[in-house]
Amino acid sequence: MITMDDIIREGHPTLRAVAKEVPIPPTAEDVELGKEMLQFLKNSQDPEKAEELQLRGGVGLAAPQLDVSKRIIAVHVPSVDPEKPESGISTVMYNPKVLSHSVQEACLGEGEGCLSVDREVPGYVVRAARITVSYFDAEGEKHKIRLKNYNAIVVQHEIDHINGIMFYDHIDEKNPLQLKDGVLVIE
Ligand code: FHF
Ligand code: ZN
Repeated sequence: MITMDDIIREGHPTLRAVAKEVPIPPTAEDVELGKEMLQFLKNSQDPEKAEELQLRGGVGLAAPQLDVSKRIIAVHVPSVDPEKPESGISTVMYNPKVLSHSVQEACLGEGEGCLSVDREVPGYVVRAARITVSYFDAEGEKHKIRLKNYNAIVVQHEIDHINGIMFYDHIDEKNPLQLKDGVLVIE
């Protein structure tokens, strides 16, 4: 079981490395790792398990955060509206790739945080509002999906991790809370 002790923190060189692609279909070991990553996110969002295991709530996790430099990410964003299951996303992606992105930009109104960053970093993290992503699943099947708004932001944060990029790299250090016109603010 993955706990907070397994997560490396900023300053660790693995967080700045470009992670390696994994073989497709994924090996049994990589399938197991993906399952564990998704389970961590579920546990972290379960108030009882989070309290018991002292987990910080997370919606995404990338293998490099576990000091595993492989292109594997997990995302678990429960749908808020039962009428719209596509408003959430819960999956493990092997070798995910952003194929295209919108010109329209978006950011979270609250800014972003990271399980590998134990401090508040104020500032807007401007990303693409919509992305088309390809990835392979645990069975080696290829998928191509379009994501928007919050789901798109989370997946971009995770894909950044496998490229050695941290969320605060995107913050304008001179004017962290100044937004250009036209950026969609997700509340
Ligand atoms: C999080 N937590 O998941 C943040 C951090 C935008 O690489 O967003 O570092 F638990 C992955 C509902 C709403 C339930 C929000 C991507 C953020 C990715 C994890 N928590 C939440 C929730 C949250 C990071 N990460 C603040 C820990
Ligand atoms: Zn992160």
